[in-house]
Amino acid sequence: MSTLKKILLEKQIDCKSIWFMRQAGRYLPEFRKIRSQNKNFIKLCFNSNLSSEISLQPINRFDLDSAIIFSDILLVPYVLGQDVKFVKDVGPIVNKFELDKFLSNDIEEFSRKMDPVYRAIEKTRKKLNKNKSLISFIGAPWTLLTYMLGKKNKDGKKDFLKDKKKTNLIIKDLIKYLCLHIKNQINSGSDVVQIFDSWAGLLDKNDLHEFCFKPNYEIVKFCKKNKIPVICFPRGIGSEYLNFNKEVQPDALNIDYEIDPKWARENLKNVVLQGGMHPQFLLKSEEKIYTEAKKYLDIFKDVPYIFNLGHGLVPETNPEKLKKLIEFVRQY
Ligand code: 1CP
Repeated sequence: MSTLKKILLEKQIDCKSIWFMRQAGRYLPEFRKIRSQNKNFIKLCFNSNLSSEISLQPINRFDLDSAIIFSDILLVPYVLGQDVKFVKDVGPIVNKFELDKFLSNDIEEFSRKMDPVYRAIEKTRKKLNKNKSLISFIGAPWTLLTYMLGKKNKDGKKDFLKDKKKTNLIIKDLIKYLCLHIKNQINSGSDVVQIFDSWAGLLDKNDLHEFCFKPNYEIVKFCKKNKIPVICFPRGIGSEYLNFNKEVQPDALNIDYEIDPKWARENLKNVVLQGGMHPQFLLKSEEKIYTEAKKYLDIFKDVPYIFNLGHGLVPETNPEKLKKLIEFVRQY
């Protein structure tokens, strides 16, 4: 069993597990080389050979326990009929949402169009050491909606919170495809799932239950029924992590960098904790990086804990510093 699964399933505390969100990405020169030759990001995600190669790049360089498949949360809306473009220095731009078109999708077509992602998982699993996990992921419904409906800001989002009936109809359908996507990824060889609710922090407290906790719960319930270890990341919800944990009950929770790790250690019970350290620390001196890493390792020393960050690695990260951080955590 991988060390990640030993921690997630057996709650072991005497082994270390390290991986990083966005470990397969822009801070690596070998990724940037492939990216510069592949201007269309969606096409790159659907290139099984390259996607597998990119997933393995950080594994070849560093002493990590898990690979995460190179893909994107926005492939789901893309496959469901909304064109997505990734514009340099701007980010993803998603075409106008059409409800009728969205509701006319079907699950066989979805699986067929997503097939290159599943082939990439198969290829990666074959090349990955047996003691390492292969993590697959999805975006949580709320986070996907913020892109699909183009309202990724505090004021804009009010539009789709006004018509909650419609929003819930879309969420219900999305959950169906997301669970299918999880199942397909697991059947292709991944063994752990992470659910990214990166924009949960945009929701008001009153809306958190309906649009964050409830959809995450439905998906976690599906994972548990299918014995799939699941990590949730409801970024930016502050002390609401407490209610999230109570309602959703995932195997693990990734804490973001705004969460006080001591508070998390004392209040988030019956769940494995992951991450927390601010990714910007990796841009500081080695000494500062180690001091911060030590803080997390000390606080979580007698509970099951997975070393990671409080959000993804930033593109400016120096791979050599990351390597040293990994060595520090291994030796500590
Ligand atoms: O070269 C480029 O321009 C592409 C940069 C890039 C990369 C490397 C994007 C565009 N996506 C990815 C890969 C990716 N996306 C992974 C790969 C595996 C790994 O972690 O190494 C993962 C897990 C994601 C997930 C993802 N995509 C999230 C959730 C995690 C998070 O960072 O909060 C989100 C919100 C996205 C949307 C997205 N895709 C890409 C960008 C730049 C963004 C975010 C833009 C925004 O802030 O709105």
